[in-house]
Amino acid sequence: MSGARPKPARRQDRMETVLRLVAFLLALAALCAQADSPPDQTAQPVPQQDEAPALPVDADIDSMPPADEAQLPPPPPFAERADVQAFVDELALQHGFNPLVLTEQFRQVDLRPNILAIFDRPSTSRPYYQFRPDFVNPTRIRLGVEFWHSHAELIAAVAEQYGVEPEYLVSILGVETLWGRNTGKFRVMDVLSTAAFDYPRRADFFRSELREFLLLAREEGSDPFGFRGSYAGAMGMPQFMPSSYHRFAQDWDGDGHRDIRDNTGDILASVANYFVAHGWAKGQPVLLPAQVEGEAWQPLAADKFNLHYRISELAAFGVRSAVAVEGDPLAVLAPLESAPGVTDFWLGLGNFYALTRYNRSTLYAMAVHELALAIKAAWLDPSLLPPKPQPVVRKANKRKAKQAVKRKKVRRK
Ligand SMILES: [Ca+2]
Repeated sequence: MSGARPKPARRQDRMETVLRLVAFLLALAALCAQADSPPDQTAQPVPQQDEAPALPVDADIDSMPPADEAQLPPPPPFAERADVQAFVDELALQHGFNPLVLTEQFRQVDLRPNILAIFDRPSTSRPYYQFRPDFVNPTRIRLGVEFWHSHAELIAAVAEQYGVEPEYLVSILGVETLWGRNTGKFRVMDVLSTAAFDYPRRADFFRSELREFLLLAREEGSDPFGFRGSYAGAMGMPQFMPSSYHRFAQDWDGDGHRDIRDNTGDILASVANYFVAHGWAKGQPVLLPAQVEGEAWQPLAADKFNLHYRISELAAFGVRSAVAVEGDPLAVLAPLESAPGVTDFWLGLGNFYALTRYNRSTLYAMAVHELALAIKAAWLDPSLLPPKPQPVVRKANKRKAKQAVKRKKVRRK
């Protein structure tokens, strides 16, 4: 039985040997394959998450926000700002404004940050001989007389009723806006809101003006966004700031509105009322020529906007009037450089002081005074009226005109 199966046993041994050989070869092949295979991708080192990527070489570092600023939430819209909302609450409490309506109006504000640069511009002080020609010149004298002729009855009536010389009403409107030609194009609500909340140096002043402006608009029954004015919020032909508009503007024609933009009666009466409220006295001189001696007067020149001394008291400073004076009025010394190196000395009386309440500048008040005198002289004597300037014809226009004439002649032929 057992002797009968040797062949199969041998065949099995050979088979096992072959299988082992195959297994060995397979294992060897696997080992070789492993040694040649590329490294596993997942085993690559990864950059650390908090490692900053390198900046491109042309990165604009200055324009990048600092890391902590970049993390801040965006600021609230203007109307929702805490300072604006505090102002809204104040107006609601003190003047009965509807806070929702006010907030909605502040949402419509278009902030004008560019005006702040104008406020910060250093003021340049020019000598009077350079300042004067901008305001006291043939064009303004002629336009002033034209304005006077156009509204002669109205000007006379307002001057009479308020007790103000008409030439000063006419003159100041010319100095301010060229009789309404330059009244300003800014929306007053925009510029006042910008200055009130984004100009800390004068925030108190502009918040007060904004309050007066909103009260004025409510009293007039007008949309605050309908008022236009200068970059500082001065309005109409007389350029009243809102507080002056609110306190001094007049309704001359009795239509229930104080319209200082288009209504000439309201405009003239408002200016006259402003003058009188600041001490204008009809028939009194504005300025007197003065004489000075020594150096004691110099401190007075620095304090030029107040009436501290009577003329008799100014003698102690070496200042006296060059002409006889009735009574002993209060006066302020006004030195003005009328030509390079030439200083004229004047005594400004109460009416001069009233002009400086309109604009706190000796140069300004002197220009209003001189323009008033020149307009009055030309109004009374038309021979003094400066001629209308001839329109300037440029050479190019002359050439074109000649060519047009030639073409016409050719067509006729
Ligand atoms: Ca009116």
